[in-house]
Parts: sequence; structure tokens; C-alpha cells
Amino acid sequence: MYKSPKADNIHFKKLKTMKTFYFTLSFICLHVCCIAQSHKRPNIVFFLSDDHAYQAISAYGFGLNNTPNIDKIAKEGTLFTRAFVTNSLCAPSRAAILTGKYGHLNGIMGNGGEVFNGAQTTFPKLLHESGYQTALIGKWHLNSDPTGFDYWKILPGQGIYYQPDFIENGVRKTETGYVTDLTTEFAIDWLNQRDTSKPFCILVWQKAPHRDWLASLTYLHLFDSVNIPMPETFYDNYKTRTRAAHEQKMQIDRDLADNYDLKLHFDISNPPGRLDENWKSFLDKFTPEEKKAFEDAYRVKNEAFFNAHLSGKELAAWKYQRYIKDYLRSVQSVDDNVGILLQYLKDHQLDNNTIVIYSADQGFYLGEHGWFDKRFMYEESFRTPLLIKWPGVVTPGTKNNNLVMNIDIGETLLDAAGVNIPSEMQGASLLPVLKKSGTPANWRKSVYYHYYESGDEHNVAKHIGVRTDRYKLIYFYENKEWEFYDLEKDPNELNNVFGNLAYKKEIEALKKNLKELQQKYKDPEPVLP
Ligand code: SGN
Ligand code: CA
Repeated sequence: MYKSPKADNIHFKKLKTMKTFYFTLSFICLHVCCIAQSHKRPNIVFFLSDDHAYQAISAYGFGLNNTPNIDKIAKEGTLFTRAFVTNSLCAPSRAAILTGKYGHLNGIMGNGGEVFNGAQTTFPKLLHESGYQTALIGKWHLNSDPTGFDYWKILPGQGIYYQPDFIENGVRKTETGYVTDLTTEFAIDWLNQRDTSKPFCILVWQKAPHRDWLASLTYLHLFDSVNIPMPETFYDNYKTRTRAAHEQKMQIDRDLADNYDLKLHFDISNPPGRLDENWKSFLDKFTPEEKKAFEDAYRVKNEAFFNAHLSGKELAAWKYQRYIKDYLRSVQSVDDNVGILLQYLKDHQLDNNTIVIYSADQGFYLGEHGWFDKRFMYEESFRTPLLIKWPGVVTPGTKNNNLVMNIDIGETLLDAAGVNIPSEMQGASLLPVLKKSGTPANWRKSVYYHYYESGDEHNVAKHIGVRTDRYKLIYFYENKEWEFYDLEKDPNELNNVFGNLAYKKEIEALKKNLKELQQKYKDPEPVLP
């Protein structure tokens, strides 16, 4: 049929209008979908502190201190009572969190200078690829530049408390201030300039409360007038334990340095004790006001100590008070800074669509068994704090007793963001345990542990082990010695019952399970007897 050019023209115009209409419609749809999607995909704030023992978070109920801001995460979310690490040490734990894999697969088994291979798949990288804006602020400790972040500003190595250097996307600069406050300040700077059209994931990884436990000036006198209760296992004599517990070098009564740890000497012209050079370099960092504040805070107490000529248990108890108070003082600033960031989320109407995680790279001994530091598979260092809030998903104020691990965190965040979880990751998404109370039917029934760094400054022997709901089996493979604990009857792990025939069946079952877990996690060493 013939069509007049006019009709054709009209038809063409109609078609064009329709095309424009559909194009605009689909553009609007896409835009609306994107907005909906970006609203749906939660933001993530992941706090990871260094050496923060769960005993020093008031929500865990130990009564040592008061951490109202971290507690808020538990009040508005959930607190995990049984969160474990793969290896209780800084670099291995960070690598495990990032990759969701054990150290023998991600390459970081100790702190001894192993370089993290940044080409590996990590959860921040996958979030970034899926459209998240990603940032990392604070302690990194993995000896290579971070990958997978739009922005990073990290401490070199362990970092220091006062006037720390930070490396910002590769450029190193000395900053003025206290490390815990600075870390938050830099996190807020980044949040303020981020692209608000995208969801974000920021890792706020604090240096505190790592050794040498330097408080901020605000808290130098906190706890001055109180006596912190000692843990009931402080005077443990390791009677039933194997060699490892006897040979460690992390005893409060013996292994803390007078200057650096106990802060007995601020006059460094003639300092006794070890680590003098280290201590001097920290003192040199103080401004005159900070130096004076520190000297003022410790002078009178130190004079009283020298005049008292303490020995034996009295001396040990004094050292415990000095140690625990400094430790808790540095925790206090961490808590304040968590509060500042939670308030920021609220002030910017971000709190309802942000997952907040608080955890530590491992647990820590606060005098239990007479110790400071970590490394052992005993509960205080094997367990780590883990608190998660996610409004609308996690029921506020709940406690979660499932066996969970640091390698679960990355998978959880990927799952929450709707990103596929790579099969090579060895943890499990926590969404099923976050969304429902109780234990999902196929949830893990035991946790595998492997510590590698024997012979270092704290001399903890290499070991592997397995922990179930009730029992724990540890194998110190260099020493070829076993330990077995019934955690229900002996929660403080004072009574190694490995040789006890009454537990024969349970011990055999755990030995079998240990072998199965080595296979499951593809850990080739050690070959078990
Ligand atoms: C430093 C500390 C140790 C601590 C390790 C590992 N000594 O070497 O006490 O165990 O870090 O800590 S210090 O005198 O230098 O403070 S970790 O958190 O990085 O694994
Ligand atoms: Ca640590």
C-alpha cells in the first residue's frame, strides 16, 4: 500500500515520540532501580581493634570497664559469645579476615615479615568490583600495599600511639595527635568526601589497645583510685599442662619491661631494663605537654612503688594493676571513637542502612594464667570479640552462641551485598545465624586452629587443635604433646585430662575430627601420628 510522504512523516514522528518515551521510561526505571538497589545494598563500617580482649568490653559482662559505645552495637544488634580466630596473631588474622582462608592458603602464617600477596581475592576487592566504594584506615601490618580499596591510609608496621606516621595511598607523612583519634578523624574525612551515590565499606582498624598501651591524655588518670579485680587463674602454676605453658615468655610477673611496659622510668638517660632504644624513640615523639602529662601521671605512683620494695605475690599484683589499667585506658579511647563514628552515621541518616561490625584481630590475656599477649589456643586468645548490628535484619539485644570464626566475616559481607561468594573461601556466611535464632542444621560443629610462630619473643610452641561445643583438643606438634579439656567442667582450662581414661572415647573422636578438619581446610602440616 502506498503511503503519502506526509503520513510517513507523521508515522515517523509518532515512532520517534514513542521511542523517546520508552527511552525516558527505561532510563527512569533504571535510575529508580539503581537508587533502590543502592539503598538496598547496606553500607558497612567494620571496626577491628588490635588485641582487644572481649573481657574488656562491658557488654561481655566481666565488670572490668565500661564501654558504652561498643555495647551499643550489642544493644542494637547481636553479641557473639563464641567467635574464634584461625591463628591468634595479628598479620595471620588480618589475612584470614580479608581472604576468608587459613594462613597456609593465603600465605600469612606468622608476623615475621611475610608479604601479603595483594593479587589474591579479598572481600573488599569483590565489594569494590560490585560497585562499593571501599576504604581502609589504620593498622594493616601485612607488608604490602593494600589492594581493593579506593582509598587507604595505614600505619606502617605496628604503628605508634603519639605522632604516628600514616601512609596515605602510598605517601608517608607524620601526623600530629593520638593514633586512635586520628584514625577516626581520617575515617570521617573519607566519609565526608565519598561518592554518596554508591554504597560504601570502610574498615576502621585501630592500633589500640596493642602493647605498649599508651593512654590518651584524657585517660591518663582513669582508674587511679580503683583496684581492678584479678582473674581467678592469675596464679596458675600449669600443673597439669604440657611444656608449652611452662616455657612461654608472657608472664606479667616476669616478662614485662620496666620502662616500656610498666612505665617505671621516664628518665631515659640511665634506664635499666630492655627495649630502651624502643622506649626512647616513643618518648622522643611526645610533645613537651604530653611528656609532662605522662611524667606527672606516673611519678608519684612510681615513687610509692620504689619505696614499697615489693616482692613475690605483692609485686606480681602491683604489676597486674599497672598493666591492666594502662590497657583499659587505651581501650577507653577506642570506645569513645566508636561512639563518634556511630553518631556520624546517625547524623547523616546512614545508621538504618549500615552494617556495623566490631571485632579484634584476636583475643588477649588480661592476667588469666598470669599472662599478657595471646597466641595460645586457650579461650582468652582463641576467642575474639564479635558484635554486629544491622537494623531490620539482626534482632537487637540478642546473644549468639554459635561457633563462628573470623573467616566468616568476609563471606557475610559479600552475602549481605548480594555478591557471589567464591568457593575458595573457607568460612561461612553468618546471614543464617544473624537472621534466625538457634543453630542452622548444617552449621559447623567444631573449629580448627593452627599457630606457627614458635621461638619468638613470647616463645609459644607451634600447635594445632580442635574445639567443639564442649571439648578442646590441642596438639603441640614440635613437643609432640597433647592436651584435652572438658570446657563444661573446666571452663578455665586448668585441668588437662588428656591421660584420663574416662575421656578415652571423646579424645578419640576429637583426634579423628582434627584429621578431618585438616583435610577439609587443606592444611598439609603437621602430619598427625
Ligand atoms: C610486638 C610486641 C609483642 C606482640 C607482637 C605481635 N612486642 O612484637 O608483645 O606479641 O608485637 O603482636 S613489643 O615490645 O614490640 O610491643 S601483633 O598484635 O602484631 O600480633
Ligand atoms: Ca593483634
